[in-house]
Amino acid sequence: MKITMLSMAILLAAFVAGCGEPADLRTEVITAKTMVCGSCAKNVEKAVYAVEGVKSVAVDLEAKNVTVKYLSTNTNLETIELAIADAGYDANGRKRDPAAYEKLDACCKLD
Ligand SMILES: [Cu+2]
Repeated sequence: MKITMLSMAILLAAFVAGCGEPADLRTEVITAKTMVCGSCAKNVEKAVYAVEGVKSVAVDLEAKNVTVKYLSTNTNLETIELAIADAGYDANGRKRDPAAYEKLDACCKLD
């Protein structure tokens, strides 16, 4: 009976550990200073969610950053930065794509 209880406890512990976040889940906070409004937030969210392996995207317009959770076996920070830049926004040190910026709504332009 003692052995059964012990093995049950081990099984339960293994089960709980297995239910945690995947080992390759990474969280990065990307600075995107050129976001100005809610449309920008939606544009960036859409662009980042389109990257395979991205699990969650949270835009903070006041802090001007984007918190991204992604699987490092599927993608990487550089790819996510590129997706944001291709949507028309600066991402960390990466400059926005000028053509994409030109296509943004007027409310999303900086001046
Ligand atoms: Cu905007």
